[in-house]
Amino acid sequence: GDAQVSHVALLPSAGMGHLTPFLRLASTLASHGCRVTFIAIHPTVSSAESLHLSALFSTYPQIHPLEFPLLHLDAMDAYKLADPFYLHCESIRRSAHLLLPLLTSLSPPLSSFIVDISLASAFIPIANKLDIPSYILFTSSATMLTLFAYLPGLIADAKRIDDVAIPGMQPLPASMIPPALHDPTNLFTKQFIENGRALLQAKAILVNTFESLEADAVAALNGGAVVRGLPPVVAIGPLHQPAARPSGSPGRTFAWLDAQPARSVVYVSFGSRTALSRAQIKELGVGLERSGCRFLWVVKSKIVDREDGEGLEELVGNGLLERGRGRGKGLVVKGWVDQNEVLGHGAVGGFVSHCGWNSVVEAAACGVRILAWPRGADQRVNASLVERSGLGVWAREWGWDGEEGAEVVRGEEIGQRVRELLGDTHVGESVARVREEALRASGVGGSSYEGLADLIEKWRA
Ligand code: BUP
Repeated sequence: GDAQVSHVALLPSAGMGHLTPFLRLASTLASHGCRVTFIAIHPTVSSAESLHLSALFSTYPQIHPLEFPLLHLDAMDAYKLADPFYLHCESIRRSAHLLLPLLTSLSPPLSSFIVDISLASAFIPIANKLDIPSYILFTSSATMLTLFAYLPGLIADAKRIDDVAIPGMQPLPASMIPPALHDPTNLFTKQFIENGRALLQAKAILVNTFESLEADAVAALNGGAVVRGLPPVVAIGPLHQPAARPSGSPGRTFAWLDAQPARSVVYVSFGSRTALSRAQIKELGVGLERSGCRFLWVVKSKIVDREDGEGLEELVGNGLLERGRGRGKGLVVKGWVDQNEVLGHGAVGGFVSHCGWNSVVEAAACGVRILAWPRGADQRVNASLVERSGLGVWAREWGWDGEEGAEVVRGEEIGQRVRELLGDTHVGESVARVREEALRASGVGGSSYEGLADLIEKWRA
């Protein structure tokens, strides 16, 4: 390319699961010499989001914040949704017209606009008005993208969806489909379908994955099998963390990890927006102790971090905390920990995970085996991929909260699966292979690296 600088605007959606890949993409683009305008939504739902935004802006002078205050919406209560992140996402969507004047005033003019999939149908028309090419960052797996792209055509008549046979893919049983999609009146379902249609309007769809992890999905999407006329799907992962992040994993976390033998610790976390029931928290504690393994457990009892004020003693019981401390076997913490750094620590060998997509990709890049315990949303689709790719095992018989007939999983069972996970030499070998492939893809000359470099080149022209 010539000396022209490409100017990229990024628009993430609500929640750390959505913000995280955007933070990573922003710092990656900045390191490739792009000028980045990062659209920062006010207010954020969680304090983790605002802390991460501040850290990004104070570290990268090439990344410019564009403050985007939202409409105040009174009518939102009409949606009886439990999840404040979906609600916030809907507020962002309804504020789309307010972004138009903000984008117009940017200089130099934008070469591309990259929007979160959950906002795509609301914001691509805005970028179109200004003749800015739109790109979508899909914040889950390419396998999940096949469902996203295929479903609008399938549920046009709004009936309950059954097992789904997506061309080029393994059949998807109804039990693996995000539960909300079974209700056509659900706000999430409506957004899902509208955004699924909006895929066709993007210049390309970016996914934080790598080709060898999801070769079948990438081939089915790009070969025209899933939907005809779909723009190119570009695997750009695993994306790397920004150089600076908020300080503040609970104090003892890394000192404790430093004192543990290599690959001996199982890390337990269910992501930023999944709260376990109190009964399940208790049983998980029992299970981790029964496993006999060392463990680092991040406890979360509320969906939004600002509300998560309950003490660990109340949640897991003093006995467990003291025994863990006493024998040095287990560390139980609350609050934000730098998960990617934990997974990259040599003492960590296993991960009990809900299979949020960021978590899966981080585990792949770090070579940490997963015991998949999906709790909702896209997580069963991701869990099945974890199993098929050799990245871990899936406790298929364990239900998710609120699901019909789902029971609290007993500690004894949890302990046994955790012990088996760390002892499984077969999985150990396949995980090491997945990690090598991940590193190769994101390194110079690798498929993900080159995929992103080609896009940047295009934006410069
Ligand atoms: Br909690 C937690 N530290 O303490 P997912 C999360 N994370 O670094 P989710 C931390 O947040 P969605 C913590 O490494 C990952 O990058 C974690 O995203 C990081 O799950 C991200 O794994 C969480 O995709 O989001 O939060 O459930 O529902 O969008 O999948």
